[in-house]
Amino acid sequence: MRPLTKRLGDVVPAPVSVRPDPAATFPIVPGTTVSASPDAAAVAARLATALHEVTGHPVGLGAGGPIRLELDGVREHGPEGYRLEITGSGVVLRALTPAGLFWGVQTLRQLAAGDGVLPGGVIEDRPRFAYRAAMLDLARHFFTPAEIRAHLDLLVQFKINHLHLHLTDDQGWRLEIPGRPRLTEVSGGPGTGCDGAGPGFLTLADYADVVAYAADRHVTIVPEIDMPGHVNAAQVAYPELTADGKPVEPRTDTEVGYSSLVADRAETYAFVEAVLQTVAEATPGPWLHIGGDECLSTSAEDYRTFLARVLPLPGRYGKRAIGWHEIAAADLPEGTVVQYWRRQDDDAQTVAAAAAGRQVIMSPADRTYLDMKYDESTPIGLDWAGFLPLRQAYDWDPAQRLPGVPEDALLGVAAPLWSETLRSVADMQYLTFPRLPAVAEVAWTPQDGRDWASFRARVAAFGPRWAAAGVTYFRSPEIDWP
Ligand code: TNX
Repeated sequence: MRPLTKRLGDVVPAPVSVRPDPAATFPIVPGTTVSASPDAAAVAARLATALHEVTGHPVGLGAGGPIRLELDGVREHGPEGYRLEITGSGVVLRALTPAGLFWGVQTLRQLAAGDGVLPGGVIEDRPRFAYRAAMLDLARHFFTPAEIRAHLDLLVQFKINHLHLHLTDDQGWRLEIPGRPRLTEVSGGPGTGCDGAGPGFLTLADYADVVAYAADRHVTIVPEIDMPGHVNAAQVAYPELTADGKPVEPRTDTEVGYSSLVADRAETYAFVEAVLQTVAEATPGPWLHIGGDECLSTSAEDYRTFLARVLPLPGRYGKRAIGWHEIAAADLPEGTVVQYWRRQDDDAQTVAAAAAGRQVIMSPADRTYLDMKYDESTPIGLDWAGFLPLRQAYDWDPAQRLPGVPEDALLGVAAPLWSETLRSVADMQYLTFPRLPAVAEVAWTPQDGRDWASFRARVAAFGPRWAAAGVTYFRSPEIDWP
């Protein structure tokens, strides 16, 4: 049954604390205004736009407006937390930082959706994890800056605060590197498949636009340059990067593990340093993801040699390195982060890295890989990690996933979308929604505040909203969509 009225707790991800006041509601009507202290004006403008979008009513900014944003939250809300109070006479949203206000704005947006009537009461909220990410694979299928921005607008509604861009792989190189123009001139071509689909690349100006657009929405871009494997596109452009120096053919198939940079050659490191320096200079955020996955044609010794040279580089440019969990085979400089992706529930090297104080991002494929099919009838997607229905993306605890990698070793949770089978924005949205909201709640809400039955009911409300916005979500049979 569909509830007749919205309740204060009808929010995804579920807030930490919800105290409804059933006697109070605050209706947003045409001309309702939002007011803010000067330091909160930018977020207030976002709120006005969001309320206009979801209610259809014109909502503007105005001194003394009944919806008030204040940058004076209490310490216990933390850098991204907020307190939201809704009474019959108005709304007060408080946070320590603009980011905290922005996540509170997302809560308000969801509560206002539809009839614009805000349920009364108090929400106090803050994230479980600091790193709550979605990953987009631009290498196997390129998405344009406009498409990336539109995707980001959908992600932030679920309080995702990092967008990891997988920029390079065997099939394509998607970021302009000025000193190495052939990377994008030659290898910015088709992604996977034989139909020529998915060509393109980001110029540095495009990349700067995406970074700035994300920053305006309190999202940090995490650029990934995958190495020493997954480098066929780089080797097509620059044959001096191959073992025998001979040219290799472009590839559009989906095989992995066949390409590798050469560990004991100066050209390799000249290339890697030039690329990482460019990416670091173009990236204001603290992270450089260096890949490191599936190096099946790199010997164990070469892999360690390579990482010993490369893992310290991000630090030289003022960044911290992230790598897929295979990097835990190497000595990890302090501050390096390990991203766990396998479906297995043990990994001695990741556990040892955590024991040595390295932080871990959880992306187990059987829970977070948005490119897995939902079930046998899903027309796109892969299934090497099994099917990934919605409940499976929701019903797990990142702190229990790898015994030996407890809560305090976790930096956060990330949901990758690999794009071998994607051909359009519709495909991207179909695999992302509703599973991304499930993973977002895993990353935001404390474990004891989560419950499948509750999530199932709350996520249902997004069906009509996504439909109205033209978002091609998957109508999972696990949900009673209205
Ligand atoms: C494994 S998981 C990969 C990617 C593929 C993906 C497809 C990981 C770090 N590497 O190269 O695109 O599977 O699901």
